[in-house]
Amino acid sequence: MPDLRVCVIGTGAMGTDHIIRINTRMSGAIVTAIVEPDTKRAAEALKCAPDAKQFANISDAIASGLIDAALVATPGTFHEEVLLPIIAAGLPVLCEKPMTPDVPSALRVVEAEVGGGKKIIQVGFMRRFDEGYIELQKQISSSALGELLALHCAHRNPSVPDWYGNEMLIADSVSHEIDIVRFLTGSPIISAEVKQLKRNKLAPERLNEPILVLLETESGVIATVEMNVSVQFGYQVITEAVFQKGVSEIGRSNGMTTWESGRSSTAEHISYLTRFARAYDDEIQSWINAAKIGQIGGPTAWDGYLSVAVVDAGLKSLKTGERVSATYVAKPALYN
Ligand code: ISE
Repeated sequence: MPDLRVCVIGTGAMGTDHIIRINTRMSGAIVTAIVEPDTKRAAEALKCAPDAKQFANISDAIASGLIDAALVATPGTFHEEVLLPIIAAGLPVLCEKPMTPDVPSALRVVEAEVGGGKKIIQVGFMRRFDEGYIELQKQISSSALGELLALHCAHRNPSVPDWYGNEMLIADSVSHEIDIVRFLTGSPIISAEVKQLKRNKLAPERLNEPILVLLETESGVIATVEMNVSVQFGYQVITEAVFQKGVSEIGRSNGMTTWESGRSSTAEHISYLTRFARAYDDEIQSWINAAKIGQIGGPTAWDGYLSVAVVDAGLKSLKTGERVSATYVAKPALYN
């Protein structure tokens, strides 16, 4: 089967990471096009994809006949305008999370996909491909330790870029836990409640964090999420599951431990790009394999919408500190 010819839209850190991944570590695909308005960024990206052609917009890339699939890695606010022409062309697409910034736009994307009658959008919730989360999900569904009672999640970033605003704590960062809690429990999230923890004075002034987010599932599990983007020391995503008969934890660093001068120290990640490198690889390879046979290989646009709906509740709670219920529209038959 010929290589899947991929167009990467948006070549910031994530888009460039995906270009390198596809061209050097994945099998069965090659980056043949990029869409990036920033000329400096585009030039950098093209160094990693020498065979690719640069286009001003996605419609031109589609019209060129040079692409079979698209990978959307622009900021979330641009996802809808990029996704709609891709859906209209019927091309398989991997769209980074969050699928869109709000519920109406998420529903428009879902509606467009449903109109085409086929699932073609895979949403980039790469944690579903992380070994630890997969193992934990199996343990939860096996009931080996009895019923799952609670989840404690810590999501810590050393720092965040200048364009990261306060609402991104929920929309960009906690959106991962919003998806993974449903993946782990198999139960929809019914509410979100945000509490401000004591503010870290090292956080940029525009950010009021760390925060504690409580996500409650229909099955009665409460997940606590410490969302912290100014921890300075490194990048850490840890999840502890409390069962009737035991406790499990995933995500501690498995980096090298060194004993020296009466101390031991273990290497820690400083970026999600390395912490989840393997998960990203497995996610993108799964997408490529599925796209080549006209399928998707991971979370759907419906999963994308469900997460945006909880983000919406979380954003409301971020303003008031009150518990806000998550509400959903009926699921289209395409996603059954
Ligand atoms: C970033 O966009 C990600 O997706 C990372 O996984 C997350 O840890 C980080 O907080 C987000 O800003």
